[in-house]
Amino acid sequence: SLLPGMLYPRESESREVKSLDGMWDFLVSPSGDTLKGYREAWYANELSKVGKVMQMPVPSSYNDITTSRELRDHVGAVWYQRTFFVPSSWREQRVFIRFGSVNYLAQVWVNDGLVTNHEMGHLPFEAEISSYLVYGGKNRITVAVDNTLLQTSVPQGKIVDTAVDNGSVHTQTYTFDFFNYAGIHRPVLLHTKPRFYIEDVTVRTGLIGDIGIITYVVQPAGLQEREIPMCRVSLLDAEDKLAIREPVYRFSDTLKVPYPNLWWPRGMNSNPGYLYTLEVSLSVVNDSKVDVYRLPIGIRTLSWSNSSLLLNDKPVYMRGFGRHEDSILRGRGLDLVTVARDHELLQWIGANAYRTSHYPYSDEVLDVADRLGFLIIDECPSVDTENFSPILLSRHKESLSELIRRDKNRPSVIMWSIANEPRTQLQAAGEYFKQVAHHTKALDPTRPITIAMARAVQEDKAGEYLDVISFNRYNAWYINPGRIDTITNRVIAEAEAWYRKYNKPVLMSEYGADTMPGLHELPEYVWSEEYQKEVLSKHFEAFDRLRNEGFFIGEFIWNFADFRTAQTYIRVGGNKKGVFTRDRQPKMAAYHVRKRYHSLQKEL
Ligand code: GCB
Repeated sequence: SLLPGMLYPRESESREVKSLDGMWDFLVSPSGDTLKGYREAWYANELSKVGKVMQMPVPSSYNDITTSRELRDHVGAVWYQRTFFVPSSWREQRVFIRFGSVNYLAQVWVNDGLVTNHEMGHLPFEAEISSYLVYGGKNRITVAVDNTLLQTSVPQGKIVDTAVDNGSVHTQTYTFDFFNYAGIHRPVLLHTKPRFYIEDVTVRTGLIGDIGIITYVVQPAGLQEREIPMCRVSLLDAEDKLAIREPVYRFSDTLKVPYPNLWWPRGMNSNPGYLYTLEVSLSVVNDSKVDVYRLPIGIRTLSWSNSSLLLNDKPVYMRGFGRHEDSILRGRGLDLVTVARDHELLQWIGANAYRTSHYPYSDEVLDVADRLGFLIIDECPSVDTENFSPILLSRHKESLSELIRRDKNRPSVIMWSIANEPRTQLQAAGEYFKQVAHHTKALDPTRPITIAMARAVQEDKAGEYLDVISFNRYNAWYINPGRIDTITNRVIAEAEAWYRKYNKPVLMSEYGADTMPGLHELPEYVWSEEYQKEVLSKHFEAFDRLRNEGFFIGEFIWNFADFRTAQTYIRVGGNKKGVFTRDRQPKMAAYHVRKRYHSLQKEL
């Protein structure tokens, strides 16, 4: 990949991190004149002199904070601004600004200078801002965020004009159901690196007999001509003790770890999620400065065949959920309380896996997954892909380049999902996904790739380019609502049909039923808690039979928790297919799922 590294900012003896999270000044560009702020160069002013600002928390979506319907449904640009101080001592360093995610389009000014822009939510970006800063003084940062989704963005959307009582307004439409939350969704960090620094580290791991193998590459940056860089790489165990005989002094090499503590997923080992630390130091001859970066890594193998996925040479069976980054008031903004609670519930219910539907989750979420031993199907932000065009293809590829650059070293990530429910019945889908798949494989041949499919098996044109077939299907909900007696055979038949067509491992990536907590009906009736329980049960019967056939590798309920959607008459307060409510309390079905997931765990 030609993209520069995107190592998560971590403090060390050579690096400082300063958070810019908190309340920012916030001003909405009038809808209908989304370019106003750019035309009038709002970044060159204090926003409070331009208009009536409010205080907006960062990180958070802005949509659900206020009581304004206009802001909730705003289409176009909003502006964020704050000031910060930079110590004089940072003059000796390089200073970077890093955004974990801004949805969708971001432009960033520091003082009066445009320092970067980025298109696409849910993926980090950073820029060096050393030359824009006032050292030992006050600085201003301004961010313009535009949530508009077009046919050429990832994901796609459309802007339509809606006639309203006093004229007409731009309305954002999209075919996916989750609400298009917008704003500065993840932490904003200032961080320093020395003049020459570790730009990237890439790690691959394996196992030969009792010896763990770690192949690494360190990418230095900022070196001057004729400088001779030196690199020192060491491996520490979870107790911070040296785990190899001695440090290695090469930019790329292979480390051998005798009798390693392997990284295991939950349920396959009593100590899942074991992490080592790869400690990398970079220096140059005749200079006393050193840059130090510590990367958590897990030692594991990952392989796959036409019928199974193997971790450390053992077949894995995944039992989990499709999820969303979604919570009350915060929208898609990172909220560590919700992150912690979600992983508590995932452990309580006995899950060992989840898919980051329908976009990459935050670094902070994946850190927890690495540490607790969850298996992650890591999805790029492409949903409902249609109207395949060259520009869309290049953005789609970019989303995978950025995703893999960020997550390539994570032991928890065991599969790339290159799309959710694309229109794979269309002729153009074949060539399009051939190219996306090829691109993904070229960047990372060590992980299998999948698509969460929604079209019928017979008409699919994309499966041949994948390693694993995932399918979403709403039997007894969108298909045959009310008929739980149709589920088991249909699920079995479809899984078999995918396997027969492609001869690849198959998993069910979505199934479920909307459920209003507290609504009870006997016999079960759509939307009741009883109905959800029965729908899940009938799927469990299908899965148990499929598991004996030897190609079925996982079951993922849609969804872990209720989440917000765009407004439509099929949703009550949002999508209610959660096994947990939006405020993370169990529905009746959760106890049932818990029994199954724990008993599957014992079996393995
Ligand atoms: C799907 C989509 C998911 C929706 C779900 C539903 O197929 O992949 O994003 O939320 O259906 O509940 O309609």
